[in-house]
Amino acid sequence: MNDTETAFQRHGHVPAPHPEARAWVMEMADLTQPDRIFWCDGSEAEKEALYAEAVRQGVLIRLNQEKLPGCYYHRSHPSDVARVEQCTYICSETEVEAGPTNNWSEPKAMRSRLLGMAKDSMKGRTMYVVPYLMGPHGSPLAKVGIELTDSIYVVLNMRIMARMGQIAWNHLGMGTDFNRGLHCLLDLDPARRLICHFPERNEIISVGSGYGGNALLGKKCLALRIASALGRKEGWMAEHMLIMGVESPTGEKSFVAAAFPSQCGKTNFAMLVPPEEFKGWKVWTVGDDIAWMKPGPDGRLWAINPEAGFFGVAPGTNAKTNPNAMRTIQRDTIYTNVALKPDGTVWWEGHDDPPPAECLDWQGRPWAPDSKEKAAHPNSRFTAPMVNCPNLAPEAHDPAGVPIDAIIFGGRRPNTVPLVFQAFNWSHGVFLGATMGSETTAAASGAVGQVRRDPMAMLPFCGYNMGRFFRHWLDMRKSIKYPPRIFHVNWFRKDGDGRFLWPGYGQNMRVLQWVFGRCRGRSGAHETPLGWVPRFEDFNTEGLAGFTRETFEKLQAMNADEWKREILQQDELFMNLYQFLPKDLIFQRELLVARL
Ligand code: SAT
Ligand code: MN
Repeated sequence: MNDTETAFQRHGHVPAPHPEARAWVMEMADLTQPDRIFWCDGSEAEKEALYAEAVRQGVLIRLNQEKLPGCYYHRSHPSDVARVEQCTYICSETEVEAGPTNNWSEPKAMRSRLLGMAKDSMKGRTMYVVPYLMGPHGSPLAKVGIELTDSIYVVLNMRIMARMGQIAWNHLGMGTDFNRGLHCLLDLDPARRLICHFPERNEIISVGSGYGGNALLGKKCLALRIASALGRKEGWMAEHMLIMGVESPTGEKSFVAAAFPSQCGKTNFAMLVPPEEFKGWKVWTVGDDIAWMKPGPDGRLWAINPEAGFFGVAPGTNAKTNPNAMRTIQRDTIYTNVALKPDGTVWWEGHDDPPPAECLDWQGRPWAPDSKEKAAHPNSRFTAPMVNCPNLAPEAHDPAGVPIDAIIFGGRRPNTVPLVFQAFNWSHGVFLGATMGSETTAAASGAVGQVRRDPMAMLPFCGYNMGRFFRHWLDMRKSIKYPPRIFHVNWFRKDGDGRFLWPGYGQNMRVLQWVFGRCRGRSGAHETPLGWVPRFEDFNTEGLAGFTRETFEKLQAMNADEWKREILQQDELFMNLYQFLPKDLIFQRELLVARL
């Protein structure tokens, strides 16, 4: 037994029984030299102790427990508020394997550089051992990860976002298939920030950031980057998709998976509340960010949500845009980088409450309604357990997952792209996903509001060569006897005066209803160069005040000049990937040009 081990034993925690995991933890502890090792068991008692410790350290502020029971508040370092794609690396054996859209670094050299940075970095600190399970216990799709971190904030977030503690050891048993994740805060210097993935080793090392997708290693790092690479090898798919159920008044249920880039309303869509006119229709939330999908023995595509919580964007969330989220975040929630009110509650731009007369902004500075800057950071977040969600689908806990009838791709596009259309077939659908574009948002650092290609919303999250990722999508068709129908949506189209043409939010139920009908061969459509589109009479506009046939035509309009420009823009990505691009996609492009 070495010194570190003795130190943690003095604190009375029971070490993991798993010999391989234990050996790796001890190896990392010898490297990072923490004063103390804390093995998380995921219990309620442990949760209380961790929150108390985080408050004592000033990492968290306890919010008003009468108004927001179990809720806490965190401010991250002002330079550490979003994912940083320029510091994110795929360290596969070869550069080709990472592909032209990822940063690549030679794994051996990068690994020793990272371990060098991690050396002694936990001196005087605690190393938390966070075993976690992605997916329902017992699911053949679920995966175990172990994150070692010196951030108590990360531990408490992981506790919400994943099934954490003993449950992970139970799932792992004596198996050796688990992801190794090492996370060190260092001094949060952006110049020493690196988020590195080693797909062949099933390993992640992240240093220099405490924020969201950079630090909660179960989320983007494991559940998307590493998992996408594993999925390609093992015949399944890890996708940046929400999962939701739609139930008709007669009790028919369909499940839908949808990919939109970060901050394009996945959480709002996943938790949608149908408008009043939709009596008897129900929407069920399964997940709001990630889907793991595998063909089932019945020939359909089955999906699980590997997460157990929501890491949602706070600004713009209110009782109108997302009433279910508002209910979800009233308790047991961690708020990050929002504004703090004097009564110990929180506020953000687009909150139901009017701007507070005074509060502290996300950096802790006094803020008043006449302040020039925003009170909450545009990428401020809530971390909330999914069990709080009033319309959580019971199937969210089902190890088998849910069968997917429709896949929806979408982006934030002020022009060019219609509200909704349907792909002719699977290959065409893959083409629609592969050519997706969206305006950039505050979820990643960098300029906001420029259209960039974001294939399947996976550009920042694909753990291998994007061209091969498209090939994998096309190949999956062979193992899915009853493939989901594929659709494309755009809630964000504007008129000449810059006003949104579509009300969005709950009204997106109308699009969902058309999709639901298409999956059952009921909704009508007509064929256009882009795909199948609803005619005005195919689309339910009942009760949608002031929405005319003319508005609908504008929303659905296909402008040939805009589409020529669009195809040229798509070419940029295609050129970049050219040598890896499946022929089918080039063929789909030719077909589109010919149809236009
Ligand atoms: O910070 S995260 O990467 O977890 C959120 C997002 O960008 O979708
Ligand atoms: Mn996301």
